[in-house]
Amino acid sequence: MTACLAIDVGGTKIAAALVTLNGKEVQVEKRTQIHTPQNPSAEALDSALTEVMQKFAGQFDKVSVASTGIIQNGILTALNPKNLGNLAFFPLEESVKKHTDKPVILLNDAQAAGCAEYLRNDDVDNFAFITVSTGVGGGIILNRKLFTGTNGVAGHIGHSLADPNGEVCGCGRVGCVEAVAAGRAIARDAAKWENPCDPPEVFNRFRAGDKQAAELVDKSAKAIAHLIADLAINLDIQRVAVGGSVGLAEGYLDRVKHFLAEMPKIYSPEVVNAYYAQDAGLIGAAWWAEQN
Ligand code: ADP
Ligand code: BMX
Ligand code: ZN
Repeated sequence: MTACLAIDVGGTKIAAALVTLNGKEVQVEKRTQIHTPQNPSAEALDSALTEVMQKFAGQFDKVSVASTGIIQNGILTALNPKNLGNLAFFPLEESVKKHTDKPVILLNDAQAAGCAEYLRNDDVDNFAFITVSTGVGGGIILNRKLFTGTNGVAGHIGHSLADPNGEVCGCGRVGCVEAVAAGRAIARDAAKWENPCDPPEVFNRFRAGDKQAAELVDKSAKAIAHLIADLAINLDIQRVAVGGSVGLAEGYLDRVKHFLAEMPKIYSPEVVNAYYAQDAGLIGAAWWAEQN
């Protein structure tokens, strides 16, 4: 048995599957998904992970968790605790190890997804993955290697500046990309409308030609376009893959490309949708476990 139990902990959902890799051949089996607890108790997240681990008991020979938050020395520290039901700190490795004596590997969710997407984009040396989901996360590949930084912080590009006069981000900084562009930011803005709705409905209205919805989608897409331009000019990123439920929503990437096209060409790397879509974090987690 060589299956890896891959778990992807996001701010909205926890996905899990048995992932087998054979070179670039990828198999994702028995995928399952539950809601991420929206409260600050470590017990709630611990119980959710228990539920997932029990479902797959006896079916894997290692566990790899790709999780939202800064992942360092087995600990999850939320840069933006609001994305995790106000949970700021969680002993992730300890929580998983309670249920298995097999090896446990951890990585940030967007860093993991970046590794998976790079399997499909390794004709370039410098590559980035951006998730536009509950938050905005990133996985940066420099000189063909995932760059995590000394403290695992590298790639937290959702907390780059979008607007110095913008909203206060859950991380405490004012005007982060995440506070402008993420699913939660879209939800916050659309909740204030005369006819309020959630992000999937914002996108339905946008696709139906609603002006208010189109402006909100564009506010997000423009911030992501500028983030991509910053990556190109800071790091010589040659291609960017965009994922997450907002990033993958039909029509979104075209708006990002529209705003990039307004900039000088040097700011505009190739931009594609994430090939592995909702499975990128799971596949990247399994790949990382194989490499480490
Ligand atoms: P996670 O952050 O847990 O990885 P997702 O990638 O699914 O999860 O992102 C969740 C965010 O995406 C939420 O803010 C949600 O409202 C939004 N969202 C979910 N489905 C859609 C959709 N079809 N279109 C646009 N936004 C969506
Ligand atoms: C936040 C941050 C990142 C994460 C990104 C996307 C927290 C809890 N998370 O910027 O670590 O990669 O969100 O996360 O501070 P997702 O939940 O949207 O997938
Ligand atoms: Zn921030």
